[in-house]
Amino acid sequence: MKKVITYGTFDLFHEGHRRLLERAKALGDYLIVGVTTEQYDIQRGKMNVVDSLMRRIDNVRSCGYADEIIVEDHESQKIGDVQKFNIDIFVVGSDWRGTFDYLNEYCEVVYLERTKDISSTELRIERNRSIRLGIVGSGRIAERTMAEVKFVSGISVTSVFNPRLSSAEAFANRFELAKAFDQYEAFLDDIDGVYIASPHETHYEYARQALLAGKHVLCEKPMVLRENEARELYEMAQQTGLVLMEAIKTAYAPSFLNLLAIAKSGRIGKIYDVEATFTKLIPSDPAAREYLPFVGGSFTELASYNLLPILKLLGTKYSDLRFDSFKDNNGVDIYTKAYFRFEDAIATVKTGIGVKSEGQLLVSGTKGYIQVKSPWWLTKTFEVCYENLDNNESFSAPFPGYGIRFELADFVRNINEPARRNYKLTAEESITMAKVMEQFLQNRIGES
Ligand code: C2G
Repeated sequence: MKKVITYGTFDLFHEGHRRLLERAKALGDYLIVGVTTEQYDIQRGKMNVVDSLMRRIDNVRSCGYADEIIVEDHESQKIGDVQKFNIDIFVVGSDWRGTFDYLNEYCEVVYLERTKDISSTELRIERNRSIRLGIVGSGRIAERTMAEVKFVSGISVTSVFNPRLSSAEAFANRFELAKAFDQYEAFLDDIDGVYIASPHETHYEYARQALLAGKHVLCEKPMVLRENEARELYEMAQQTGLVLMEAIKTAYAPSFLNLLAIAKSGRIGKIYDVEATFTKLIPSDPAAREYLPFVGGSFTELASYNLLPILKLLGTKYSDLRFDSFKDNNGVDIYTKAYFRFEDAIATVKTGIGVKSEGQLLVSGTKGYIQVKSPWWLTKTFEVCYENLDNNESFSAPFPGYGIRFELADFVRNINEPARRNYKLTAEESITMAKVMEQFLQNRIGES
């Protein structure tokens, strides 16, 4: 008798799950299905799981392919199960290709092609509706989003848009997406939301058209480079009841949220200074996005992260803002320092693509300071330090993978629960970021 095993969360049971189990069963005579516990899903960084373990087990059982159902509750269980149950074939969807090759030592490992579009299913009922996400752009961020989206329940990427069809098609093939488009309107037609991961200057138009078409928008940072554009987009979203979020991943990450809570609790006293640095050396190349005249440079590329703790901790009402930059021959800043003055606090942003510095965040108060060492924007651990070193404290929380799953999870929750929307980065903060970008770019034009 040939024994097959597969594992999964099987949340909001859908056609993709059913087809996976059907094909897994067909590979042998006896199918064992491992369903993950809530605890294990939290541990492996899976977010937004809706159904209880009992309900997920019931759904797997009622589809009729499983001969036996077991519970998966820890990382190293798979090897043990394969040995214990004398398994011949381990099966999982192709979104995990490569991950479970280590089991080859114990049994055959088969990756079955994932179901590309789970929306057209007779099992689809309103409660089980998975958000169909389309990705705009097919570069590095889009790739990272694909790696992260499988960790968020209730959303799946169904299509990609790129004005160059060949790029869109290559991306769709690589990530097994149902559709690739070079026509934006057609792309918007059969999705619920977009993730805009295209070059900065294209964000506004793509976001505007998506909102006009009634689609939710998650937009890479900097969302836009002009205050009035940001204001217009947020007004459109509000009037139409759509979700619009700027994708600054740090804003949604547990450890950074913890840091904000501690800073605001008064633990380090009154905050007088926030200093945030992000540098990333990028080789000078006039064709590279980061070196494009006008929209390129270190500030537009990196400052969104640094602005986040400043606006979160000191508010959006700064009274003065000045910039100092070093520029290349095309007027593109390779290093910038921005000085903020608030009524009773100051802040500094440092960004560099041609100058390297320690990428730390330092929040100074009357009783102590908070320090996050480089790379602070991927906050995992931070220290709260006092005059008396013996009192210093350390805090940490996970920042799994690329960290994009947190913003995706919030996007899903905000779409699904309109009455309880919670924007970790508010419209006002995001609009202020666009205002700062605009001031920076105007300043740069004024100087050159
Ligand atoms: N799947 C699929 N097509 C989809 C969605 C999911 O074929 N459109 C497959 C997945 O690849 C997986 C199974 O359905 O094989 C269950 O998917 P999930 O419930 O999302 O579980 P997952 O997080 O993939 O668990 O130990 C757990 C496993 O490692 C995988």
